[in-house]
Amino acid sequence: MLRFDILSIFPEMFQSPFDASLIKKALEKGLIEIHLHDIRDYALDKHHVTDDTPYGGGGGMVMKVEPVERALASIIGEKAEAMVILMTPQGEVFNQGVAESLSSCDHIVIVCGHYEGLDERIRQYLIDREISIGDYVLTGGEFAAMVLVDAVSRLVPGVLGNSNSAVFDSFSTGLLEYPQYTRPAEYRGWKVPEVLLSGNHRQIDAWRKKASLKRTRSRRPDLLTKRHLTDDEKKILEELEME
Ligand code: 6GU
Repeated sequence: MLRFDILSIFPEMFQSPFDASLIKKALEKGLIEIHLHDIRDYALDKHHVTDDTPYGGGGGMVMKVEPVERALASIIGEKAEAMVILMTPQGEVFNQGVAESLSSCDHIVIVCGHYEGLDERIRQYLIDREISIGDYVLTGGEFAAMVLVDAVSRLVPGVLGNSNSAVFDSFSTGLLEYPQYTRPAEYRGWKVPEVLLSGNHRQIDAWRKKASLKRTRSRRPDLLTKRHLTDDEKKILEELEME
């Protein structure tokens, strides 16, 4: 069982995304747990203020340290087992490898950054790992947290229907997936490649391998340079160069 605790000033943003599809099923099956916390509930003052102006001046608001510290203390107490992650565009860039490394955790606590910045002491004293979901700026860490929860949860055994399906994903294999087709074999003159209808599984596997390499080469050549290629794959790539 993998437990997520999410700290946010907009916890209601998470309700409907987690109430659908495979995440909903995973929650119902007890494979994962997601607990939402409103950081404002942990603010000390009567107006539940979670931000303040920066020391030294300048524009923008800064997320205060006390509400975040108090929320974390109430969730994890003195326990050191939880992985505490801050969602921030300054973090390490999330990818399938990071998702895999997090899927072996028992307890992940996610702090959603907000405002123009946050008090540096949150980073310094309270956070284990900082994660960004890519090189663009979001209004806050909430959507990024949803991406992380989704990508990590589907790696938890039992969450995907077919237990094989995560193993063959794009990025897990280091290659993009080959094109897929289903019935009808022809629609408005748009045809499914003949070989897939042949029933010859050796030829189908060869076609898929080549299609996967071809797609990766044209769309994501960076993945090919990162990956250890088998002799078979090198040969197929040489053939593709000739075509
Ligand atoms: Cl984690 N937060 C924000 N605000 N923007 C982002 C991000 C996170 N990851 C990419 N852009």
